[in-house]
Amino acid sequence: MRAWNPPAVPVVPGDGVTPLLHDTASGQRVEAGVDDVARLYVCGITPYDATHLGHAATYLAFDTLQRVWRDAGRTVHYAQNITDVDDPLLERAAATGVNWRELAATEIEGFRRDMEYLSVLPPDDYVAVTEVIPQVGLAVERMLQGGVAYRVEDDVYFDIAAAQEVAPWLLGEESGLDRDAMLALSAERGGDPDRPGKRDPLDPLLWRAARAGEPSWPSAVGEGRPGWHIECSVIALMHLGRDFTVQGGGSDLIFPHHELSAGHAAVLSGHPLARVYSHTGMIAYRGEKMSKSLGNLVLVATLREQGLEAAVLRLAVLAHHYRSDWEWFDDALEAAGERLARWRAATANRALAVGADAELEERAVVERMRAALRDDLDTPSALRAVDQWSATHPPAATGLVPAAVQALLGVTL
Ligand code: 5CA
Ligand code: ZN
Repeated sequence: MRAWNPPAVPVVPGDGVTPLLHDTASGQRVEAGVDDVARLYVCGITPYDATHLGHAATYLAFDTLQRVWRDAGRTVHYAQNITDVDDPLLERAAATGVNWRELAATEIEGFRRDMEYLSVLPPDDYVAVTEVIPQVGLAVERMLQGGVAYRVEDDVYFDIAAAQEVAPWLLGEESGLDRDAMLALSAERGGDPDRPGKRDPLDPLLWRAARAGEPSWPSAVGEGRPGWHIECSVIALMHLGRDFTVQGGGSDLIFPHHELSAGHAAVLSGHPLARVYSHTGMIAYRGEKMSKSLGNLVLVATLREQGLEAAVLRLAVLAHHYRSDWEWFDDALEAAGERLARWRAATANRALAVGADAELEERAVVERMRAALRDDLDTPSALRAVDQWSATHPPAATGLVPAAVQALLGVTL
């Protein structure tokens, strides 16, 4: 699918940094992206409703990662999926009397507009599950032939126990959860632990056979549609290959989605899916996780239509560490707007600056920003480095700080 137009990213003089990212699986910080090409997969939207600030915060976190990599001279290969066939989308389409394809197309277009507005760097491969149905069918067929999948009626399930013989690290490695916690989350997040006939209640659906009134496609394993986790495994392996640099998404995806998509990829490729599993915190609003199903949403489109400058929204989000859970309050925009105004005032004064001192000061500020971002993408500290510059330093003479703010934080001063 077409993604969206990229923002301009200036090249900033000096040495960029390789980020130390927190890895969910090991609980350690890992130097992520030491090779020339950094390969990133981030789970994309299920397009049945508009982009809210929770989504925006997650995509801004991985946008920061991409910007840090580029600043360090890495080539980034970024893939993202679109879950354009899944139960919540079909349910919403049925409830509102809209054709599911039209609903998906409308929301994907809205997402593109929101991402472009936010100056988020687009993925190189933006792939909808409806574009890879035959490939998913072939992957599921291989799993059946390899004895790591089985049928319940015409549906196909992943056999976790059999898969663990092939990839012993498979379950529990990423989430670190015990079985009871896994069972509870599986029921909550799209699984069907109570379905009779499954070998293990945790076994996830790989292929859902055609049902009356539901979309379906022919495939190597019969007429039907893909399960959720296998979609991301296949798209990631197709476009990035095995053992890629970072698999990312919100922390609500750690289990079952990421653990099992990594599990599927492990049996398909014989290797771990990614080197680092990176997860963002959840944004709450009015006391609860912002979610389409609860309806407690602040939409990016609403703010855009109110004429809010996207840089203000970026600063409001980047003021929080990507891994923390935090609550959105409407006055966050005011504080971010004031911060942006202070930075712009300092930039506008640069004509008054004097020579070498100012340049040295600016270099030091950029080094502080880079050091903060190397430290598990610590954007709050990077923002404070620019605050200090705008408050106490001689005004910029070379434009180095504004260039770094644009390249690393996506904010044009
Ligand atoms: N299509 C699947 C992934 S394959 C999906 O989870 N779609 S989604 O539209 O529900 O979410 C898109 C991304 O936004 C996911 O990475 C999810 O973890 C993240 N996300 C959803 N709600 C929030 C929230 N309240 N705060 C932060 N991130 C969120
Ligand atoms: Zn996914």
